[in-house]
Amino acid sequence: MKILGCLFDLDGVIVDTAKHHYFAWKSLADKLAIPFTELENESLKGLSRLDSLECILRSGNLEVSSKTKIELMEKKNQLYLQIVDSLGPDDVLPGVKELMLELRNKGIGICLGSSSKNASSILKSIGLFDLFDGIVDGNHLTLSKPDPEMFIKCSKILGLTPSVCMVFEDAESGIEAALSGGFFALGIGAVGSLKRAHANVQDLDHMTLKKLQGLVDSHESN
Ligand code: B16
Ligand code: MG
Repeated sequence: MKILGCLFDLDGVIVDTAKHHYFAWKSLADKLAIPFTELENESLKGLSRLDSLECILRSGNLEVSSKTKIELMEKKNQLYLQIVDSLGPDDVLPGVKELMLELRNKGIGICLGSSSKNASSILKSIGLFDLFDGIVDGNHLTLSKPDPEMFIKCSKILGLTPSVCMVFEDAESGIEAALSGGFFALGIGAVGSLKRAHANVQDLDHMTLKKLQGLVDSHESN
């Protein structure tokens, strides 16, 4: 497969906001007296805000009304926004901007596929918004990862089939979404973690289109 499109997750791939989501959920869980660890947070990565809240409430055997869920989500988001408000261009993870510029120069389509409803404002704060050919985020979706809807929408925006697109993901839910949509799934994180991904790299520092194509080629020759 020759890579023609690259679909980027935001939190944990472009910017290290996963830790801020954890901090905000943890502070909410503490107020609700629900134990919540960093390990439990791993399984929430990539899930929508509502799906994440419902997982936390379930783990604490807590049932609340829809109105209360909305209030709790607002509280969590206010705290999250207070933290990410200070993000700027220096917070882009190493190698991401350089890779995106190379991809653009070489005519590769670039789309964002993030569950976050805050994605556009974060991209503007870190100065990457204009490098995307398309943006699909939590405001445009009915189904969240691991459903492939988000990445399918991205590939349609780029006018490409999933079979020529690579998905960059740090979450198991995102890898599953990429696999079930027929995309090449590149896991970003500790090598050996996202085991279901087609290939796995620690981060995108010094990543190039040639290296990405090499990962696809070596997967296909195995
Ligand atoms: P928000 P991604 C996801 O973003 C995060 O991984 C997940 O932890 C978060 O709950 C979700 O966005 C919703 O975010 O509350 O900002 O709408 O990894 O898909 O870029
Ligand atoms: Mg992510």
